[in-house]
Amino acid sequence: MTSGSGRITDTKETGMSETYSTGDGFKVRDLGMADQGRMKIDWAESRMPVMMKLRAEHAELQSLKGVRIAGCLHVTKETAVLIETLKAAGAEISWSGCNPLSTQDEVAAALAENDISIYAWHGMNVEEFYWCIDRTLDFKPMLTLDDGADLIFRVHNKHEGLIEGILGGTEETTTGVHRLRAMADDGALKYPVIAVNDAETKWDFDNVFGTGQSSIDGILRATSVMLAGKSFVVAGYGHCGSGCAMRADGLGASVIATEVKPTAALKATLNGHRVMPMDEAAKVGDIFITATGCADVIVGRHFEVMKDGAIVCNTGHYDCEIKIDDLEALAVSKREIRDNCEEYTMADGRRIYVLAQGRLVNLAAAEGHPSEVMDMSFANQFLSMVRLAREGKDLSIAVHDIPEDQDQDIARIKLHAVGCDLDALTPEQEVYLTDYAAGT
Ligand code: RBV
Repeated sequence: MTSGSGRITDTKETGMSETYSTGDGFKVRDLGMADQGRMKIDWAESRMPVMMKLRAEHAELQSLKGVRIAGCLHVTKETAVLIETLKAAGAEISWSGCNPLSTQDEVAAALAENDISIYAWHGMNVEEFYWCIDRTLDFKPMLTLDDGADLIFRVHNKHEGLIEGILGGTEETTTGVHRLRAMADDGALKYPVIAVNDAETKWDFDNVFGTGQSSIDGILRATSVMLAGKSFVVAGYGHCGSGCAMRADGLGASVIATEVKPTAALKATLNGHRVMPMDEAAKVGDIFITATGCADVIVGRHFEVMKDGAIVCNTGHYDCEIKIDDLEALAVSKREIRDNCEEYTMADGRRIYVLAQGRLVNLAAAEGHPSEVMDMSFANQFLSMVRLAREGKDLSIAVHDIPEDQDQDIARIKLHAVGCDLDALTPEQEVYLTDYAAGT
C-alpha cells in the first residue's frame, strides 16, 4: 500500500497550505515519521502484557480471519498495539482517529508503513474528521469499533446500506455508551453493541487511574505550573473526575468538586474535598477541569468572575463542556502563549488560559492514558471483537455488557504479569459462602 505514495499539498478552508502523505488506503501527516512511531509502539508493547499474550494466542487461532473491522479511536501508541493485535488475529482493518487533536502523527505513519489502512492526522477540522470516517467505511466493515460513537452514528445516519452486513460493534467510553443506550431506548440502534466501557477492568482502572494521571500530565505539559497549594476545581465527581481529584490532591492541591448528583458530591466530601456550585468555585479556583460528559459546565458568567491567571481545561470526551465561544466574546485579545495553552485577556486585564482548545487535555496535550492501563481496556476491545465475529448474528440488538469471566480473566493475566499471586477459596469456604443458615 505504501508503494506509490506521495506527498501532496492540500489547501484547507483555512487557506493554509498543509502537507500530507497519502496513498492507496491511507492519509497521514508524514510517512517520514514512521520509524519514530514504531519505537513508540515498541515501547507500548513492552508495557502491555495482556495484549501481547492475546496476540500470541489469536495469531495462532486466526480468530478474526477475513473479518473487516472499521475503527474510530484515538490514534495513539496503545491503539496501535490494539490494531496490530487485531491484524495478527487475521482481521482486515481500516481506522480513523476519534478526536481532531488526539492523533499521534508518528504512530499513524508507522501504521500506514505497516500496510494498515489509516486516515488520521493531528489538527484536522471537523469536515476532514468525517471524511476520514467515511473512508474507513469504503471497505464495507463487518464490525465497528468506536470511542464516542461517531462511527456507528455515521453508519446509522449516512450509510444505512452497510448495516445489513454488520455483525456488531463495540464502544470504548462513557459518553459513547450513553449515546448508544439512548439510541437503543429509542429503537434507533440497528445492530448489537458491546459496552467495553462498562467492564470493571475498564472503568475502574482506565477511567479512574488513567484519566487521573494523563489529565494531570496534560495540564503539566501545557503549563508547567506547580499544583501544590493551588485550588483545583473538578467539575463532575464520577470515575474520571474522582481520578483527577485523587491525583491533584496527591500533588498538594486543594480540591473542590462541583456536582449535580448528591451521592457523588457526598463521596467527594468524604474524600476530603470541598463541594460547592460552579458559580462559587469559579471565584476561587486556580485550575479547572471538566469531567462531566455534559455540555455548558463552564460558561460566560463563570469566566466573568475567575481570578487572573485561572487555567481551564476539559477531560470529557467532547469539547462542549467549556463554552469557549463565551470566552471569545468576553476577551479583548488572545494569543497562544505555549503549546496547547491559549491566553485570553479580558477587558479588565485578567488573563484566563484555556488548554487544548477545550478538547480532551490528556490526549491533546499529553499522550493519553498510560500503556499499562490501556492494556486492560484494549484487551476488552479485542475479546469483544472476537465475540462479535463469532456470535454477533445471534446477539439481540441492544447494548450488551462484557461477561464477568472476561473481566476476571483479564485481571488475572494482568496480576500475573506484575508478579502478584492470589489466594483460592478452600472447599469449606466455598460452602460457607453459599450457606445462608450459618450465623452467630
Ligand atoms: N483513551 N485511550 C488512550 N492512550 O490510547 N487514552 C485514553 C490511549 C481512551 C479511554 O479509554 C477513554 O475512555 C477514551 O479515550 C475517551 O475518549
